[in-house]
Amino acid sequence: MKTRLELMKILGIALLIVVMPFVAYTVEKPVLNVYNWDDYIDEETIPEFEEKFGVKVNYDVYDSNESLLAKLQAGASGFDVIFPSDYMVNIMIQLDLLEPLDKTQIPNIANLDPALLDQPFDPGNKYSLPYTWGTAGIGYRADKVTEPVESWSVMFDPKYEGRIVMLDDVRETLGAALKYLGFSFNSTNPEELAKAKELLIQQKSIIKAYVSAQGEQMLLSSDAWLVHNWIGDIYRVAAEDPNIKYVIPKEGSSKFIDTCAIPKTAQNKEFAHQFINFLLEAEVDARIHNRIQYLTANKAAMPLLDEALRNTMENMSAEIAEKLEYIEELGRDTRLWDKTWTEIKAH
Ligand code: SPD
Repeated sequence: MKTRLELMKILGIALLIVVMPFVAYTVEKPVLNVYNWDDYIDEETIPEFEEKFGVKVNYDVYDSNESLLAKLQAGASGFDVIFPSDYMVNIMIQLDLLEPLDKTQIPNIANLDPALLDQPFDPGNKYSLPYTWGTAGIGYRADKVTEPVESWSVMFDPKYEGRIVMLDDVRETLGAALKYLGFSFNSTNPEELAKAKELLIQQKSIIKAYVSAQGEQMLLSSDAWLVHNWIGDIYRVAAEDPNIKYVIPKEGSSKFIDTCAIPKTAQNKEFAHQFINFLLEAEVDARIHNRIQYLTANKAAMPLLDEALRNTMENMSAEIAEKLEYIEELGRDTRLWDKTWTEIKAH
């Protein structure tokens, strides 16, 4: 006959045997910190990756390349995977903020469209791989703005006072003003920048806000009728409301490639590579892009895209495409741009 004490010991040991593996599993689960643009992934990818690889993913979002850079420069060392755009990859390489990719751990590179690889901002894709591409333009409500929207001029028309939203983005907004004036999106000419500054200062009295995330929701709710934004964000709300349209102004605009990269300070480089490889699986990539409505860099995913998105990719007319410019790294002239933007915002 066992004593009460012995029985309790046996029960305790049994409990430990059952509970310990769960405790150990929870405590030891590796963590992957992913920092991405807002609205840039679907709902299934993270849980699926966590389940498949036994990792806990912390997922956070940002709304501009400059805020991503500021976070990294402020010493934030927690990020394992980030999604900088073209010119920002170039800046980060120069600042030695990125880890060279170990391509042997990313076999799904084979799925990528060669046309989007080996770009001047990262020759040989040493540090980054393309995730999405697209354009900036104007999203508008065709039930409110009944004249044809073809030019940036509509964003400066006092008739739409209080209904215009511009991107809160130094490179995109100053670039759009330059383009409207007939200059390069990447001009470093002080006189041209001064003219763009004047134009944007005048525009301030008629805009509703500078917004980098959720401008599309303002369009959907009719709070704004004309929203400077990126293609996918507008396409997503256009799918909910057929009155919403997207146009690339005839004067031209910006195009971009957003990439996946690993910061030098990443704590979990092995899983960071596995995560990037997972994102590049054709099925995963197609599901993400069907949700976010940006254009994919993944050739193997294309047959799996919704027809409308596939058509957009195929139909980007050559005439418009010629007027699009990639945003470029400006070296020392970045200071002039930043100063100009600060003066506009402060006015
Ligand atoms: N909501 C996602 C926005 C992603 C836009 N990236 C484009 C950057 C171009 N400079």
